[in-house]
Amino acid sequence: DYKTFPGNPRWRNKYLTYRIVNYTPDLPRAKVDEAISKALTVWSDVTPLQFKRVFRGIADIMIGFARREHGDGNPFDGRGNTLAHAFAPGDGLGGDAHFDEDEMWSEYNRGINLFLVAAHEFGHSLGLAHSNVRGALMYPTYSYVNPETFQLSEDDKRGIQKLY
Ligand code: TQI
Ligand code: CA
Ligand code: ZN
Ligand code: ZN
Repeated sequence: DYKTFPGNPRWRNKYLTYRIVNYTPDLPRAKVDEAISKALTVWSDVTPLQFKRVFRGIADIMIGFARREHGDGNPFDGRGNTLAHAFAPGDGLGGDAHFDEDEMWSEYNRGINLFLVAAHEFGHSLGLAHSNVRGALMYPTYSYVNPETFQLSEDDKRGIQKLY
């Protein structure tokens, strides 16, 4: 089943802001915007949460691409292995999602699908840890599914609806 983080950190506000701080050269900017917005919609569709994009300043969910050591003490590791990470709800780094620039980000299945990984990371940003249900978005194994027909599993839904 789904899990939350110790102490069940969650956002107290249903209006959350996000900012795309920088872009990967792997995809056109519009495709990055679309993947991020679609990944947030996965969660806002099943909760009272609403996400508003901001273009400057500090947002609840700061989103960016970085390689190796990038200032949060959780260095990325080059191509493969860790693809991305996100922090549980909270101040500062809380909620932020970082993507490893050494991966080949993709709109489809040639490389790592940005939408699928972002949807998983935003689950963490909102307070979900990993699930042991195979096929759940929060199951800790990356497997490609068609983003057009992607469906959030009942387990993910129960988890996020318990929090919000
Ligand atoms: N990154 C891990 C992950 O997001 C980092 C991580 C491990 C983590 N435990 C965490 C982040 C707890 C927040 C909270 O799970 S990863 C997958 C999946 C990764 C893995 O690069 O290994 C996805 C990123 F689920 F497929 F294994 C995205 Cl979808
Ligand atoms: Ca990596
Ligand atoms: Zn980071
Ligand atoms: Zn994860």
